[in-house]
Amino acid sequence: MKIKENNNKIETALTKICKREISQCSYEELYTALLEIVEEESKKHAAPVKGRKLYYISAEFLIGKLLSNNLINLGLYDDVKVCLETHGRSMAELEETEPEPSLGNGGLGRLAACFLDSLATLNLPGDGIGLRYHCGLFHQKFTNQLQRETPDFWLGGDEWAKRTEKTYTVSLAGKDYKARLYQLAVTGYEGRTNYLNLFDLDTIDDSVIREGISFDKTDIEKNLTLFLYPDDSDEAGRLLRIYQQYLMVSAGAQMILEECMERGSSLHDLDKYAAIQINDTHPSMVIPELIRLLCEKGITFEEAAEIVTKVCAYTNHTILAEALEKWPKYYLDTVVPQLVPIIEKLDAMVRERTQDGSTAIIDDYKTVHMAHMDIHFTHSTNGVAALHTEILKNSELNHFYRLYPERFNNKTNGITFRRWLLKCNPELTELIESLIGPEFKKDASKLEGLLAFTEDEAVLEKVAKLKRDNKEALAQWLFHTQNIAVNPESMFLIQSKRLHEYKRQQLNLLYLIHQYFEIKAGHMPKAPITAIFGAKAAPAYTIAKDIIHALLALSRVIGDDPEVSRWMQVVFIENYNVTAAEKMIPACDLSEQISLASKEASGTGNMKFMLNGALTLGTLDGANVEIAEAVGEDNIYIFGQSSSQVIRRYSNGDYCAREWYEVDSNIRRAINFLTGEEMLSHGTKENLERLKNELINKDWFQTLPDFNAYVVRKNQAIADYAQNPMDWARRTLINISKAGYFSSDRTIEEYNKDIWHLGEA
Ligand code: 26Q
Repeated sequence: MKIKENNNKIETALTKICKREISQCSYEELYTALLEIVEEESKKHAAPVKGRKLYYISAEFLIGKLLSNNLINLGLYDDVKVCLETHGRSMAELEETEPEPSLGNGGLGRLAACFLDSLATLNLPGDGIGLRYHCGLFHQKFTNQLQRETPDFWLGGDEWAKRTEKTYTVSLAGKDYKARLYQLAVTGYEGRTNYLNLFDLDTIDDSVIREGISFDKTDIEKNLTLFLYPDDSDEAGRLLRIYQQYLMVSAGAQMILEECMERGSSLHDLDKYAAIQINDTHPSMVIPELIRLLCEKGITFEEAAEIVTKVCAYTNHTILAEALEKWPKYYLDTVVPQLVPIIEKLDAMVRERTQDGSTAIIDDYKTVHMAHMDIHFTHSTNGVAALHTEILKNSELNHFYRLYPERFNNKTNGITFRRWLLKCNPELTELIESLIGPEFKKDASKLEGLLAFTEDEAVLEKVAKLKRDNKEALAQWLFHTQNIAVNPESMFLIQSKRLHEYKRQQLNLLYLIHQYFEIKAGHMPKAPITAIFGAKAAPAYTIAKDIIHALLALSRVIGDDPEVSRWMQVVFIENYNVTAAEKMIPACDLSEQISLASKEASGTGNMKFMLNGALTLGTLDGANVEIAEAVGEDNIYIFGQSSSQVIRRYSNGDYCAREWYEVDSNIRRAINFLTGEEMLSHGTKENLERLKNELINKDWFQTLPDFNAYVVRKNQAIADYAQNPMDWARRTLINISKAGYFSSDRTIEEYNKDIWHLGEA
């Protein structure tokens, strides 16, 4: 009865907005109309804030398409779907008309998006603050097996982020700019509506873009919010990053103070009104900026520093030294001279607190360490998985940990089940609901109820059948969007994440070459395999691009060889993004999480694959460690050096890749193949030789010592999959049932309990 009623309501609303019959409307019209309906509906769930409100500041929000997600969260999805189908229209086709927002690049940005969903779902007052990039992250194209970057003009006519009349003045290099606020409603699942606040300049002009994604980096007025992470291989690019960051934090800080004062704050009591989470070092300048603004309003420097410390908290997402931002002080002198005396005073305060020069904000070379400022002037520093936090405490940030042991804490990452189960895998969601009821949608720990069915053959068969259907759906999508044909009867092994040497797509590459030789020698894998990759490489990251090139060339080599392609296929998906991930993850049999132990802070793809019934092949790194603990060693494939072995190898400085290459004939054979005639017939010598030399002479992320263990474990997984499908299904069900801990609802509850205390006065 209810469905029918709502259905009619939706039908009436749609017809009214479109001014004609649903069957006569274009998908664009229907999309625009639904956008309006969602907007109206989400406004009803906006609620006044009492007590402390969170501001999550981040350079990235990788939010994905919003229509279906918002409809699900508002409880309208089924009604809209039925209504469209009644009129011969399809939800899937409608979804294709929506462009994916290009506001993020990887795990950190997707985490921010999952957090916004969980905050709203848990009825917690928490907004995001970021930038409205016009092109955001580049669009990836493959030509001649090489990655090419083109601008992603994702902003169209109808957008989720609404222009407001609010502007804030921001001074950049001594000149005033007007930062305009755009607001995007974030709907919670049966929860409240919060907002993602995005800042932009009215003067941005995409005609400054030249070839590919190059542009005049100095024309700030026109280029400031064009791209996310603009190429910073030259000084103009690095200065531009500072311009961007300051626009975001200055406008954000002004907005926060304005809101808090409107709600009654005297600013002396700011911590009763606001909690600010600094997502990695990109928003770190919010600290001196808030101090500057508080001082302007008559608060003393010392008190302002105390207030800011109480309000702000910092999340670290990496232990890679090169990703911890540090800037030559003269960059700041150029772009934000108003902050420099403040940062200098903070540095002086730190030098009073400790003799340990290694924790200084400004070092002897006049370099400003943003992470150091974060740790000294926030009340909380957290890592994003248990192992990561331990490594921060015991090695990377040990000097800080000794100064402030009480500030360090762990918050293991999580993912929103609304997008990564309900939205991307409705059939599995339905099966789970039929077995354990709907409570798991709001309380993910309820998934453990599935453990009662691990010996139930009928259920296991359904689980296996769903996976097979999702593989078929991915195969169709690949064919339809990328003209790639894959065999859904084969085992799908997926590695999708940013391309980075520490994530070791090159280890997977060496395995595939090894398999190629094995098949040639008549040693077939136990099941035909399809290795699927999705990854973008940073435009200036040469070796990462060479790894993409090698995988694309290998894909061709194998495709040309019927003897091998019957058993193995390599597929590299173009322009990997949230939309692609939503298709790939439900279709995965084996999830590849093979980073060099100690280097992946957490990983969140690992959680998404597990939740969708893939088994993990992984190193004991990041959150893999906690996944392994949750599912038990029989239900995961772990291999490789431990993080402590790796850390020891680095500190001894005695790793020599060439020795491994010389001693191990399989490794040598696989590496030499990179520049053999088969690869050169599809690839470019320069790129392949560079990669080969890198692996033999450097291999900074220690691929070679893990090679043999990886081959053995992976082949074991393939054999298990082939030889005992029911047992495989049983183990996937165990993985699903243990995924509850990795819900971002749990993560957000922990942040709230330990750090934010939202809603409390
Ligand atoms: C730094 C300096 C100069 C230019 C760019 C950057 C930069 C840009 C992006 C540094 C880091 C990033 C993004 C990092 C990131 O996505 N980290 C991932 O965060 C996830 C969420 O916590 C973790 O799960 C992943 O392990 C971590 O890699």
